[in-house]
Amino acid sequence: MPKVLAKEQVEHFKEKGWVKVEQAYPREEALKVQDFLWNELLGRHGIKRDDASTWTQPVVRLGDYWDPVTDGCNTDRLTGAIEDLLGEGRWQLGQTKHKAMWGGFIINFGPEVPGGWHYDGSHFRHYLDSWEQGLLLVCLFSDVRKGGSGTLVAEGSHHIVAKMLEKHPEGLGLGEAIRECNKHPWLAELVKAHEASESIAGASLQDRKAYLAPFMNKAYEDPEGYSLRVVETTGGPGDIVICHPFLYHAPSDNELGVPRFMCNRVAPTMERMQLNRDNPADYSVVEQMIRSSLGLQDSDACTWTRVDS
Ligand SMILES: O=C(O)CCC(=O)C(=O)O
Ligand SMILES: [Fe+2]
Repeated sequence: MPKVLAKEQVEHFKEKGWVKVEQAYPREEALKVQDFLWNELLGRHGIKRDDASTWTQPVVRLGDYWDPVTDGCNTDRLTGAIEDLLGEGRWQLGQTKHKAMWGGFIINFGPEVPGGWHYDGSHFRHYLDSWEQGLLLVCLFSDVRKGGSGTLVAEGSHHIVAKMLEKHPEGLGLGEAIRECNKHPWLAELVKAHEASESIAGASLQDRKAYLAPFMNKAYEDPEGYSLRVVETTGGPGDIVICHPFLYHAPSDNELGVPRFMCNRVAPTMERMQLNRDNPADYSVVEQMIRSSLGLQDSDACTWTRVDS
């Protein structure tokens, strides 16, 4: 039984590969972290909170922190939501309440934010049962309204990555994995349309964003039985968007001029994902999803095994 997520939220995650959890940590704790980050921006980059003329970079990355300022964000609700998807006791930082790692922090001042479609994990070799990412946590420390640089997610794309990794038991580096996935017809179109939008000389923000409309307004039905669609995520301080570790996503331009504070955090598991458990009830939601991308029912054995290089 999930502890924090409602049944509908688990179903949403299973179907689409992402789910929003409101107030995973309290708004006021998130705003304390935002204050801390403004201070860091000032000290490291000379960026002033009360002087927009210093907000000259579209995006500033502050990296990872092990700082007590995030302690109030290490809530039981956050751990519960993550463990509802990864399995109880299986998230490495689930019980760490002091100086847990929070990062990498990304602050968008906009308007044009560089970066395209990808899934995460440049720090490890990718296998179907990799433990290093666990989940992608998009954690918010400011109000992110529509048009305010919310992360774009490609619903359903976790199936594409899982099916590609199934074919590569020897594992792949992230760059190669992304090149393979981008051969999928829908992703190929999306990536091509994004690149074309970047190269329109003198384009307005609206022109640049126009490429997204066909991918947002209409789902693509993959012949393998799943749907693909782009969605812009939004939320407020304390909210998180939890994504499947294989979910494609992209940054979006900031039309509102309100700086967006988020961190893009990993949730590594204690052990590799286990795709063959004796008791099917022991599969985590993420494990079930990877198995289901391969077309396996709960009682089916999974014949995939990684080939360590
Ligand atoms: O800025 C965002 O919303 C996403 C950033 C991202 O995907 C990344 O840095 O890997
Ligand atoms: Fe990313």
